[in-house]
Amino acid sequence: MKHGITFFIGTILLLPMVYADWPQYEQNPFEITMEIPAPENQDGGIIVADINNDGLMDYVVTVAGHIAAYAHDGSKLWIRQTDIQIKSHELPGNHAPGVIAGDIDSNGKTELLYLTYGGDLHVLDGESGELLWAASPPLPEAIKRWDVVVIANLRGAENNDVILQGFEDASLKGRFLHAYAVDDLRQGHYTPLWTRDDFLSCRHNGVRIADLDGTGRHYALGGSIISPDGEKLFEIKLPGHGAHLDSLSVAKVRDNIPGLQVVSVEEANVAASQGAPHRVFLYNHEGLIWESNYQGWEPQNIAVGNFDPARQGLEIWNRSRFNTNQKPFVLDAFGEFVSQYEMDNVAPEGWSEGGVEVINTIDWTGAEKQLAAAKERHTVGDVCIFDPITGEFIQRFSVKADRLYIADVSGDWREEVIILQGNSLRIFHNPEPNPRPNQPRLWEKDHYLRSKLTYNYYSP
Ligand SMILES: [Ca+2]
Ligand SMILES: [Ca+2]
Ligand SMILES: [Ca+2]
Ligand SMILES: [Ca+2]
Repeated sequence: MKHGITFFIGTILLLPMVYADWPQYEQNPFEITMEIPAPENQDGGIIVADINNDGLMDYVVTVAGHIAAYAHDGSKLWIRQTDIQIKSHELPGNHAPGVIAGDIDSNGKTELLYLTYGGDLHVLDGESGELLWAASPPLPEAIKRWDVVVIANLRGAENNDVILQGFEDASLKGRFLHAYAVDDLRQGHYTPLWTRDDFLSCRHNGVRIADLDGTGRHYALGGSIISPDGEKLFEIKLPGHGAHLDSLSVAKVRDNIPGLQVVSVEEANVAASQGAPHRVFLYNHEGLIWESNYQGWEPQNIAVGNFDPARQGLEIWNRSRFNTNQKPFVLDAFGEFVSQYEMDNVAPEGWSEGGVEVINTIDWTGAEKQLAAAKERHTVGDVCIFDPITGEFIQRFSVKADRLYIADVSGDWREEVIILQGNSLRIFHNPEPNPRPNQPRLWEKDHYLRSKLTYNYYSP
């Protein structure tokens, strides 16, 4: 009995030490000045991953012609000059990093993968930035190069497969998906695991992936859901005439439905006054769960999170299309209306009348209630944290943000606000005490990790 109690106390005392393994930055913000040009237009973005294999999250930033890698402590790992494909007007889209990290050969070391304008797949050693190998997978006739590469687990071995996506044009979007075993690509064996030429992608962002049913294997996600074996299991029916999907998120929206669900939103391309629906969809690999058409307003961008812990499941915040004075609306996990407000009434003085963009769900306070982080729309401007249910601005960061990325990189499990400002990374953490310090790290959720590697402006 005595032994049991000692062991029990010992276990409890050990827990905070596990979380202390990731140091909190003393400076707030912590700043890294990088030896790369400032971003041009909307090309390139940020990812974090442990690329030097020391257990701490590092920073990878892409701008035209450059990939920069900086370690967790801000020291430079390497900078590679290369013709990385980060074309914002096609895919991978605005603010997309165009680079992805993972241990693709199960040797315990992280690799970085990206595509070039020349049509090649490059594989770098994460720690040194050296080219390990390259491949030139063949193209479907309709496309000029591959535009998106996603590391996935399709066959049951962690991260040992990739999905390539090609962008045809704005109406047909990224309908081509070719899946490969990494080993085949490395050896120049260009026999895909499967291919599709009928994938319904979001217009503005690339294919996402998630393990929807807990088997460990990934489904390819867009308006279509493609099984790990390449079968199309479900597809949203759009009316044609330029209707498309603008934003997509994957989460456990409904806690009474097994697995994860996908949320996506429709732009009808026909005025709502003409009766065209602008819908929000919730679905999974087994079919449509619900669709909602709130006042015929176009949802445009979404953030999905537990914004109201008193309500079952997750809530869905919709930005609305309005070019000035946005009118965000919130739906619950069942597609029912929760709240709606006007941005001009909630934004602080001097905030852009264009509203917000790059809207991320964020675990900022550590409380069960999640918040949203976003930047000023259509301007290199400030960043805010707001309550999605009421629109109340909780925090404003006076910055000149070119890019905004939300991820857990330091301290406890909560997320930091990571801003690219010119050639400088600025990492803000919440100095307030964490009310729930012993939650598991968000990175332990596979869908969190995959989302943070495949996001862009439209679908953070
Ligand atoms: Ca590291
Ligand atoms: Ca590796
Ligand atoms: Ca809720
Ligand atoms: Ca953190």
